[in-house]
Amino acid sequence: MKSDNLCLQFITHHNDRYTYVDSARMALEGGCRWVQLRMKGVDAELLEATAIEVQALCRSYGATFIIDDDVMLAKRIEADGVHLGKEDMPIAEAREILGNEYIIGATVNSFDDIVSHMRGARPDYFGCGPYRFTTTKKRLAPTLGIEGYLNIMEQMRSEGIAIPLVAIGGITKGDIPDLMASGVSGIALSGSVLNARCPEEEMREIKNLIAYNKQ
Ligand code: TZP
Ligand code: MG
Repeated sequence: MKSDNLCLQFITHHNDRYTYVDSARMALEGGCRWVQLRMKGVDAELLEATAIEVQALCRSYGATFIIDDDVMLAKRIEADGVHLGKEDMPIAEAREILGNEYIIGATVNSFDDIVSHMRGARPDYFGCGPYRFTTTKKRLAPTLGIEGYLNIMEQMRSEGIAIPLVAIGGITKGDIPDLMASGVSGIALSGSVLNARCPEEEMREIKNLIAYNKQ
C-alpha cells in the first residue's frame, strides 16, 4: 500500500449518539489515519458537503481520505481514493478516470473474486469480508470467519498475489490478534468503534493492537 498508515481503516457511520462527521472525528482523534466516507442512500448534495467536511478533518490529522462508491466525487474534490464494490464502477474504468495516484480499493468475498481482479485492472487493496455478521452493511455475503481468511491468505501466498488485503465486517478488538496472524495487511471497521462507550479510546486500543500484532 502507499503508506504505513493503511492497515487500519475506519468506515464512517452514524447512530443515535453520533453523526457521520462525528464518527470520522472520533476515529481520527483515536489515532486512525485512514477514513472511508460511506453514506448509503443520501442525496448527492449532502454526500458532497459531508465529503468536503470529512476531507478537511482528515487533512488536519494527516490522514488518508477515501470515498465509497463515487468515483466522480472523489475526482472532483481530489480525495485520496475510492472504495468500489461489486456493483460499482469497474476498477479499469475507475483507474482510467483517476489514474495511478488515487487509491482504488475493491470489495472481495472469496479467493475467486481476487483471481478475477488479477486478470483485469488491479486495485490497490482488497477489502475482504465479512469476517462475521454485522448490521452495518445490507445484503451481506456469507461470513468467512478466521478459517476463511487463513484459506484466502494461503492461496494468495501460493499464487504470489501481493496486493494488500484488509479484513472487514463485524470486527472487534478481540479479533485482531488472530486476524493479523492470518497474514491480512490490516482491518477495516466501524460498528465496534462507534458503539463503544468511548469511541476514541476504543480506536486507540485497536490501533495499538494492530501495531503489536503486525507481521
Ligand atoms: N462491508 C462489510 S461490513 C462493512 C462493509 C462496508 C461495514 C463495517 O462493518 P462493521 O461491522 O460496522 O465494522
Ligand atoms: Mg459500493
